[in-house]
Amino acid sequence: MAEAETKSIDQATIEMIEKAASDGANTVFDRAEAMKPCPIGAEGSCCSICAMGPCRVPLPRGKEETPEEKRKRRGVCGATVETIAARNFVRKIAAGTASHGDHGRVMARFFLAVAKGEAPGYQIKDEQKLLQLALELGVNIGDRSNEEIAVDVAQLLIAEFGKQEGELLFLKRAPLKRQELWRKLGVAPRGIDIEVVEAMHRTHMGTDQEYRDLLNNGVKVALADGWGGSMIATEIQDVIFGTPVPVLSQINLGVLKEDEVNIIIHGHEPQLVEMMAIVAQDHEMIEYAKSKGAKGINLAGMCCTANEMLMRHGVPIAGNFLQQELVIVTGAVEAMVVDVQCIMQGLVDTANCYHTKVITTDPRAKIQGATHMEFSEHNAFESAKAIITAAVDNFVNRGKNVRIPDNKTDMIAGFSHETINYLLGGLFRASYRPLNDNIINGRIRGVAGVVGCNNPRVVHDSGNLAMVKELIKNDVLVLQTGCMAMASAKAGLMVPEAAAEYAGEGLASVCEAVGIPPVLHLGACIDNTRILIAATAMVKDGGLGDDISDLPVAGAAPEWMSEKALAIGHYFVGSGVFTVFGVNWPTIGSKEVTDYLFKDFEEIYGGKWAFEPDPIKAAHLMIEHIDKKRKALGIDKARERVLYDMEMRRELEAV
Ligand code: XCC
Repeated sequence: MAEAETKSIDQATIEMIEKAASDGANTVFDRAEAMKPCPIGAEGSCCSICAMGPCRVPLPRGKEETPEEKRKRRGVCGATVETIAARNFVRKIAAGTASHGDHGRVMARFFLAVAKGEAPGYQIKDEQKLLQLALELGVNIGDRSNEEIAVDVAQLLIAEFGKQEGELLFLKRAPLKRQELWRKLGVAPRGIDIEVVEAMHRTHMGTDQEYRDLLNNGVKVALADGWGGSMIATEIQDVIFGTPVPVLSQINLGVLKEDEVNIIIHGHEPQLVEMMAIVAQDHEMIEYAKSKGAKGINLAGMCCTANEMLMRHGVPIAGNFLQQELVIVTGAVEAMVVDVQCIMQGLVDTANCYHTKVITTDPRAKIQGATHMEFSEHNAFESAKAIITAAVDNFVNRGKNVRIPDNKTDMIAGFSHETINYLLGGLFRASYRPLNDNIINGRIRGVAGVVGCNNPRVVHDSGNLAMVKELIKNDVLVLQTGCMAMASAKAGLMVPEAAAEYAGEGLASVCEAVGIPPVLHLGACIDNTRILIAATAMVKDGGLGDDISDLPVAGAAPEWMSEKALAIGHYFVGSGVFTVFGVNWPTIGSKEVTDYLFKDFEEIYGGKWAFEPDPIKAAHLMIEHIDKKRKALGIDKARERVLYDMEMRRELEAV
């Protein structure tokens, strides 16, 4: 096997890893090989939060530890290995929550600017969703204009970040039983900022040193992400840019165009790229590109910015997280335009081997060696135009060393909660009833969210693909976001025809009747909140218990790498979902901490964590959990009895 084939299962990626090697360009794959992970840090046993250390308290290798040895395994301050592992874990969750929260805050402020007419070029696209939000938040509608209503909604949402008392408003969206549990446990978050600040304080040297307390506080912070910062971001983006509906597009490096100016948009926040999509189609801009010898301007996405633009505009995706440097290696990219999160600093080094300009646009995320062209929503059109002009001007510098892989795959995205509700809802009204019915009758065994990043510590895309195929083969409907959604799309799982090829008979019959793929793309990482909302809608529709923890559902991130992924995982667990991660597990250095998360949490929250690096085994942990929930609901028999006679098929088709 060629070496590159041991690093990815994606052909375009393999081809570009090889090209990078022959061009002398350094990528994440080379660096991952040269830099082995620190084993002590990987298991959560390194404490670097004060200058008496860093203290290393690793598990003893190759022998059983005596209680006396365990007692002595402490940091200089006396912190136990449990405290150290739990503190490290909660700090990561706080960082993930802070990242999603800061995105949500920027969106909320942007929303206010749009509502006040201070962001020319942007309008409210989804009036329906605005009005629903206003009703939910108790904002007076009357005969006020959308803009007046939006000002009030925006101000309420901005206040969610600095709220000192009370609870986050969106907690009320959760099933009642869940809300009561959070209150009883004292983990219902106040403001988003305050929870992050408190977590940073608790994990400071010499503060909270009871690992269970730390981990439960971690739930509070994580809930401030899932039911707070992330959910606010998703809601506002839908209101301003439109709630996604199914859209056909393409994915992989083959979406680049040899004869056009290729611009990659990479990061997470969509306000700049929304404007870039408009400017790239501007007649004057296209004429300008032609004057430089290009036939047009081709925008393509990377990471979650890609998901945002795909979901709402069908802008093609060039690739997922581990492909960000490789897209430059094609030699065909004029500009890599980045905002925040998941942007490798290595991009600049890779770009130095080609003509690509790396352009940072956000005041919070500059990169040494990149060109900074700050985006302002107050003159968005001009900002976007300046950036695209810089890219067009760079077309003449494109060298001869260009190779664009042929690979590109069709995909359908745009499955917001509203769309699922509508599509599955049949002829008369939108609801989750048919989904619940098909779960109860066993055609659909359960629902799984498979989300998260890529990680060069595992073969690129392989964990996702193995897991997702195993799940759908076993009649589990899969919902995806982030870079894992892209992995499935590249492999052709996000088209309706995939149902007949890969799904079990029951799931395939439902997908065929409704005309959906067996694997649904719900958007960017912040859109994991759509999964929370979908799960809640399933509970509210009835027949599947009265809490999220009763549902036959499970979550996974087989190739995770970012702190945001841990925040997401922890809010799913705290919302009652069994969640399994691959790659490595960051508290493995402490048996107590790991057992608490993997076992005791289920008693407390009805959801728990698991770690299983083998994606097939992980899929079966999820299926076992789904079956356990089916049994508890008394619907396990229905599944055994499913026989597909003509009448049932007709009934299904009438859905
Ligand atoms: Fe991808 Fe969101 Fe992970 Fe970053 S974090 S690598 S999923 S782009 Ni969300």
